[in-house]
Amino acid sequence: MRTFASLMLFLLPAVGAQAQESPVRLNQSGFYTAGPKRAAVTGAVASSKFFITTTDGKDTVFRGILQKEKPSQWSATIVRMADFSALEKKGHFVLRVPGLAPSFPFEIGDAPFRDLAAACLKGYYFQRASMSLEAQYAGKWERPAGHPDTQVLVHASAADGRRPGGTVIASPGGWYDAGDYNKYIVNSGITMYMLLAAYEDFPAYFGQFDINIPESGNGVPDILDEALYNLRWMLTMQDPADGGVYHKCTNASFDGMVMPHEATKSPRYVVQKSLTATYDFAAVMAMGSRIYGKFGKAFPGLADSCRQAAVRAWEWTEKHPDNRNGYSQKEINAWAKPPITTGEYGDRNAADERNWAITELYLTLRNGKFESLLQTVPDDAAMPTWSKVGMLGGWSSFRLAASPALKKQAAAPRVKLAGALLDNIDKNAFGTVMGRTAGDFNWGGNANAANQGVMLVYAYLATKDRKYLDHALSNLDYILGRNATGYSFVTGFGSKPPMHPHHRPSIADGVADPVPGLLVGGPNVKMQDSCEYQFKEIETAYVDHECSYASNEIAINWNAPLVYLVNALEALKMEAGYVKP
Ligand code: G3I
Ligand code: 9MR
Repeated sequence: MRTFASLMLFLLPAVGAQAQESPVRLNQSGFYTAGPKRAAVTGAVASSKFFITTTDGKDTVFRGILQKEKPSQWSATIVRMADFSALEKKGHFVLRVPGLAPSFPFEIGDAPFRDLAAACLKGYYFQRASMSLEAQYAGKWERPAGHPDTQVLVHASAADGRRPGGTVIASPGGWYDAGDYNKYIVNSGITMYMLLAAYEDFPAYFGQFDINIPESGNGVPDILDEALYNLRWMLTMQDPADGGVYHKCTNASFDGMVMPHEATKSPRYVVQKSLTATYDFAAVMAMGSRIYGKFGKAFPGLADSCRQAAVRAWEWTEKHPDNRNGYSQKEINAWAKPPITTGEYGDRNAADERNWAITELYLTLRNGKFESLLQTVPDDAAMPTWSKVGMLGGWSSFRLAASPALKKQAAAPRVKLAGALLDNIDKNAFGTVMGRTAGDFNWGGNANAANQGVMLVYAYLATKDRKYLDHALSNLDYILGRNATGYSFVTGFGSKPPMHPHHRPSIADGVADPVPGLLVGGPNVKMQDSCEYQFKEIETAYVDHECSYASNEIAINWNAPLVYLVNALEALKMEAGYVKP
């Protein structure tokens, strides 16, 4: 029902405001039919009323009152929240506040994130090295193969009596790490965990989940096919003579902004074996043995190969226990030539990687050695990042616990940490868990939002208390638009997605739209790239420019928790009551 006056109420300001972007910040992909639905109205408002209307403005389907004004902690932004959770009408709508430009359109429905759930996993296909991407799977982002990596040199930093510097080995396949064309074991660690854990937590869901990759339809879940592409590369990074694992496969320096097949800087190297890489490798291979062992027909011998690789890697760490074996690019460049100036993933504290490896080796081997070592593993309740992986084993222990009591015991530290994430949640003007502290907004900070979401999903799995899932969903709301920048931070998703990510194929392919499904790093107040930033506050220091690797790059360890979070929500939406049968 509308009157002439109410219609004019909407249309007049919108005409003047059309050129302006709306100050309404909301999940630009949408909301579950019966799930929480909130938007953040930023800046001054002339009215406390808000309306949800059809996109043409003709029908008003919800009327509400904005909540009280709150200053953001991390920028000069003033926010008033609009809660329209009671609206359960399916369709496409906008949020209107009299005097302001209407919000971006959004969907209310049973599967507003279905496309995103597939695309963020498909993003790994687009990161594949050593193979061409065909139009049948890659669409307009088809490209020739780059980096065969069949002739890779052992760098001086990795040389030993059996493989002297200059030895040629093959290390093909795997995923490019991020916007660059190098391949890093440490960053593969947490990334592979998230994808394999997603499968282990939701096998039935992923069994029906096709993302149109070359392996689709082979009787194996696509998520496992995609992860296997990187796992097989990882196996090539282990020295068969001693079980040690090279830290990365890399150029000596970063490539220019060219396509993979044009990136012919040579030679490529494998560099120094590191303790962190070898522990991460052991953990991933132990998981891989457990999981791919269920697909022995499709992958005969793979589970055994993974198990043996995991044990050999562990044996190397026992002979090289010194944390000084953590990778330090500065140190190796002091004596080994040529100097290596690509990404470091340096970490001289390998205790967390060791604990993760022990846990996964125990859960797969279930033998006395790792059972006794498991007694030395503390409850690690630190938010996971590429350099802090101690939490990952705890999630696996929870998942595979042999009894409800053991499950509860394994869950406890994680539920406690998830609970701590909710402390002072009301102080966050945008009503998200992301932004609880300024530290959330660092290099790759959007992965903090996704990892917090994963933590909250586990708390839900452990307690079935829906508040945890609601708060996990608030971080997806953050990533997809309810944030101070107004961006939906995933390429190809939302009305205002990144268009110029620091991602060499997206820059060099001549295709206007960037490769889809990739999560950019997000606001990073340190702005280490010295690019030009229009906004420089803690939660606004983001620029959608190819220059900005510190805020606008993509990375495999950032997409991985997003894959887990979005697909977990899709798998749990019915049980949680977000959608009704
Ligand atoms: O660990 C310290 C912490 O103790 C301190 O409180 C904090 C203060 O800001 O800094 C922390 O160190 C940060 C480190 O990441 C660990 O989180 C550094 O400031 C920060 O510069 C560093 O950024 C990393 C960046 O490489 C530079 O090394 C990112 O996490 C990492 O994602 C990024 O990874 C790059 C690869 O090297 C190359 N490929 C692209 C990829 C993504 O940009
Ligand atoms: O493209 C590189 C990106 O993947 C890294 O995260 C970043 C920091 O290590 O470095 C980028 O490469 C830049 C290099 O560091 C400096 N010269 C310009 C390169 C392209 O931006």
